[in-house]
Amino acid sequence: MILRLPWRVITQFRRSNKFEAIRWCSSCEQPPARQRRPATSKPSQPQKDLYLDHRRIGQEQDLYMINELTPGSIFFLPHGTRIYNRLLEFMRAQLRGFGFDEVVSPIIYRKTLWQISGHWDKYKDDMYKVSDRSDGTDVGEDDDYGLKPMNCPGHCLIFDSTLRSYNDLPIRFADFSPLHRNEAKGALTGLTRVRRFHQDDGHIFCTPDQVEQEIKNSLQLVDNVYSAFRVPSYRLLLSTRPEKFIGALEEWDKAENDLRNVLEQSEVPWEINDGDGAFYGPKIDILIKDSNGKEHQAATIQLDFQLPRRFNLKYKGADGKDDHRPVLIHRAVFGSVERFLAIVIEQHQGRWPLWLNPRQLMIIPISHAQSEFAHAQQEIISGNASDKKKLFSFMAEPLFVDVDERPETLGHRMREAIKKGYNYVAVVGPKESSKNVLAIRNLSDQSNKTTEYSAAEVRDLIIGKMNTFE
Ligand code: SSA
Ligand code: ZN
Repeated sequence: MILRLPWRVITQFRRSNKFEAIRWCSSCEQPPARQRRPATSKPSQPQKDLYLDHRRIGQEQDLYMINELTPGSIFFLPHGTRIYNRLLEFMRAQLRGFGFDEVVSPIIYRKTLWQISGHWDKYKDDMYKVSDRSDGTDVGEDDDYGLKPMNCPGHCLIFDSTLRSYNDLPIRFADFSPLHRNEAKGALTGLTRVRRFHQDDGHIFCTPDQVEQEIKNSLQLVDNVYSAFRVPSYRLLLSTRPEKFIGALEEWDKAENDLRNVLEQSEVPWEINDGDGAFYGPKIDILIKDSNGKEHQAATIQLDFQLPRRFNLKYKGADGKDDHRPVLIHRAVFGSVERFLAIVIEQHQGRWPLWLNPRQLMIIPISHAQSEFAHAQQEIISGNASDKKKLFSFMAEPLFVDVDERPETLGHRMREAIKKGYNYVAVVGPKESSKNVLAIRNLSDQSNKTTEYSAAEVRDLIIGKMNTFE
């Protein structure tokens, strides 16, 4: 159903400029009163009294907005989208290394699917319903649909679409689909608890013998990713059978024991979180402590014997029989891109490491005479060649380079670039343009030193540094 607002309401919003004013929805906790920001561009350990919440930083850096017309759903603005896409590019590279195949799956499914999966019975309150066109053309059809809160049932349909053999397993599907959960309005908070979000989701279909290795790999992947993001510490919780559950008690005991065994072998400390498992299986939840000491549930690894049975999933075993039941492991490493981004924003306090920064280099021409030269350098460094008659190469790593040619003093433009969090600034004057170089200053280096590079060298320098994730 399309929500049609009377035009009067829309124009009232416009007149009162409410579209601007309600970037923070009324149910969100308001960002804290403005606090002084650290003056340097160096990422530093934030002191408690200067700590900025991700909502404040998100607003100051124009990363995202929320509108009351769709509470709990994020609009990523252009600079926020740059970071969002970097997170996905990064994760896709890791997933390829761990043998995942990405799929793109539907968002709405008939009620029947949710009845098979058990969501209709145990998870209905968290789901949005969608109606089909009720004009009688599909007589007898099940025309109640649900917007997906999880990808797993869809992945079970893919698994079940063809005959699988033990040789094919493990099959690992990755999916970055949007998910919707009808979270209580009062619980919505910035990017950490939202109604529409994107997990870096993965479902592994494997034989019972492969479970242990797959869970170990998942823990390894979590560790690799959290090290790249310099997550200061995380802890593991074994969440056991909840009140609302599907399946037999002995299956739950086995699944909980399997997870416990892997945890006992791992070197990371873990604890039990009684009764907090998913309705279909126990899970290892991974909690990250942010720089302010607050914990967030990010990654999760869940062991599930139920959905494979409910969807009657089978594979052909080495014995030639085709009635073997696969085991399903659900796992997400960021958890959701939204929640992980909130943690990363707060961790860096808005001072982005080069590889994540949506503002990597600012070129400042001293006068209008260097404008053309500045833009030519921008094109080379950013990888966005200007010849529109040619195809743009998808292999070219896009770098985020801006030119500030406003008629402001050099000092003013330099200060603004520092404030906005650029990693590098290049001032170009007559000397640089005649030598065909840029005088590059690294803003995290306090010495104010500049070094001359050609545009191609700057591009190589930035790409080289990005690959170190520093
Ligand atoms: N089906 C499994 C994954 O295959 C699943 O959905 N697990 S889950 O319900 O535990 O969600 C996984 C992760 O998504 C959580 O650990 C959390 O990081 C993130 N997440 C869950 N709900 C929200 C929400 N409302 N807002 C933001 N992130 C969320
Ligand atoms: Zn799942």
